[in-house]
Amino acid sequence: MAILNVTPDSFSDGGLLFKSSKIDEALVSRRVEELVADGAEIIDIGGESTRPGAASVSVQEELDRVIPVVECIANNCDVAISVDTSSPQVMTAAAASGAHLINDVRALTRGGALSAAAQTGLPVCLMHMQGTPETMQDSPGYSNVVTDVSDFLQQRVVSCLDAGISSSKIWLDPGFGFGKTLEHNLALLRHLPELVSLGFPVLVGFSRKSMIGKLLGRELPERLPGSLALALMALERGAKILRVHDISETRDVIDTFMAVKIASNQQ
Ligand code: YH5
Repeated sequence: MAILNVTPDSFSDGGLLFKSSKIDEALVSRRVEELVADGAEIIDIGGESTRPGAASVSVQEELDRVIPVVECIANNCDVAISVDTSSPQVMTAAAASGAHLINDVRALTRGGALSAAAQTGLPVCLMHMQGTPETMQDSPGYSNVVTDVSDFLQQRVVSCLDAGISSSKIWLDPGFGFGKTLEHNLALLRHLPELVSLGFPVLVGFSRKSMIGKLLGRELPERLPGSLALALMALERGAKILRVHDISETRDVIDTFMAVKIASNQQ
């Protein structure tokens, strides 16, 4: 899963996609085709910055950022489209514009989100977060991070099933960096098989995140090797989807992993 930020303040490529508040369709299509050629299978479009300390955006602003990009990709590119949103209005509009997956860092807890997501009939990715993006890194605490995250996600699964979302359309994500210390993140990765054993596809996102900065003392541009190491460890522990910035490098990790796995199945 390739990250495509459409926040104007984005540190990666967001601002580039906007030309005087209208999206540049040719530029978006070209960028997405490049991601697909590099090995992306899903494009994750996010219009709300959920980085630690980030301010919230209005629903209208999120709609204005996300929907034209979803429409553009749906009309011009042959790739699965995911929307990184917690807002029911954005879920509904994105589905109508051709999105294929709802990726919600708040696990459909916002008022109206559960029924809006169910109405779309799309698969959903439920992520764990402690607190809110404004304050989540202030003093994260758990009695047991692995069971707390797993229990929360299992409760959200029950809510989804009650709302009419089929179990075949549910993905889970422990939410690396969302209200977690480095130690919490490492414990979640070490114990990822426990989340995988719940029987849903598990998505992980740690690409370039500050857990790598803390672990290695690296700034953003120097976090690729750490990101790839974590990606491989997540694959080994059963993760099925990697949400990343660096597509071709991560594709090589996946292909290498799969080649060894297939070879070992044939012995
Ligand atoms: C995720 O893990 N993350 S947005 C800070 C960074 C780098 C990247 C300081 N949406 C996830 O990508 N959706 C985000 O460096 C997500 N899982 C799912 N499912 C934060 C982000 C980032 C933050």
